[in-house]
Amino acid sequence: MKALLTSSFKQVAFARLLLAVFVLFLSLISPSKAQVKLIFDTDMESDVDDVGALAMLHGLADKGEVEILGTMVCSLNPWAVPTVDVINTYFKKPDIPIGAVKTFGVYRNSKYAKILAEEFPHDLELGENAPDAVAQYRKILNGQPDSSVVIVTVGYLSNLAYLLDSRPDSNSPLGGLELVRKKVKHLVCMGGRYPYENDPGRYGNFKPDPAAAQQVAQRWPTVITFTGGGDFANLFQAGSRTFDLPPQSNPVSRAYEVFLKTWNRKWHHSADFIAVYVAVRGWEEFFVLNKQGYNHIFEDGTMLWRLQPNDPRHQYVNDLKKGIMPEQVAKVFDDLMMYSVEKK
Ligand SMILES: [Ca+2]
Repeated sequence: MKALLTSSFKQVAFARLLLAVFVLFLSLISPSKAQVKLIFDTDMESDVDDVGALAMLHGLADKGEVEILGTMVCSLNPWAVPTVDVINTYFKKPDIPIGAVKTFGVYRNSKYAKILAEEFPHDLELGENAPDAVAQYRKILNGQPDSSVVIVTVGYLSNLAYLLDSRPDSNSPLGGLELVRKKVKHLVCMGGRYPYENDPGRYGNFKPDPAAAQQVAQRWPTVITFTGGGDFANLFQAGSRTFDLPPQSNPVSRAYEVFLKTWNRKWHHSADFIAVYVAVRGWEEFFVLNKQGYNHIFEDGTMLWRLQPNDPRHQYVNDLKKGIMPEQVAKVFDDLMMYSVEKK
């Protein structure tokens, strides 16, 4: 009897071992999506979609899909840095590194940045006192595995151009171009209109610092996915749910209230949301990717997508996949942007 019990115990133990090996095997072959390691670069002043896009990024982080390695500011508006700090602090990540452009840069006014900085908790003071974005980029990139970092820029390209030109320092023995080539996987860049709208001069993140935009388009050593604004970004109206909450209760609602007064579809677009979404979840779910051609940026910051010659680094997203409705995409943006706001 004892021998029988021992033998059945051994069989059970063996079956358990087999099951454990099988589960381990399944976990190894099933594609569990790796967390995206991401640096966000924003102007955080003129338009309010930067607030929505950063809120959405925090929603994605709280769902475990992305690790926010840094939040960089490419505007000289001194209230932009404290506003980013306000938002990171509100989403319980007050210590995400923040850097700001230090030398030549763009200054644009903001309706909401000073108000947010005055009304909500944070510890970084005006932009002049923030760390240098280039040093922050270099430090963060140096500490990450090779080809692992996704950068998304929803502002001017000043910081990224300075990064390319940066010299070896205590943060990394590599020059900027080599450091980016080694550590960056992908750049997603919101700016321009694709393939080309009739008046290329009217809009865009390229115009305020056109030399930086040209530098990055020409020299950046990884794939760049450009995402368009204009008519495309106007398709997706995210942000209405910020008006369901009292503006004093959170900085996202407050920024939208200051900027839009009331919810008015005509006055809002989601250009920066598109870029952040593509950076974290990819283009495949909703969008069409166009790979043929290159982004020709002129000296005045206007641009033209040219079909020849092909540049394998340049691609753009500016169309919805067949069967995808804009409202469906806007709802996903809204859900993500409010994910952590409404939980509080
Ligand atoms: Ca922006």
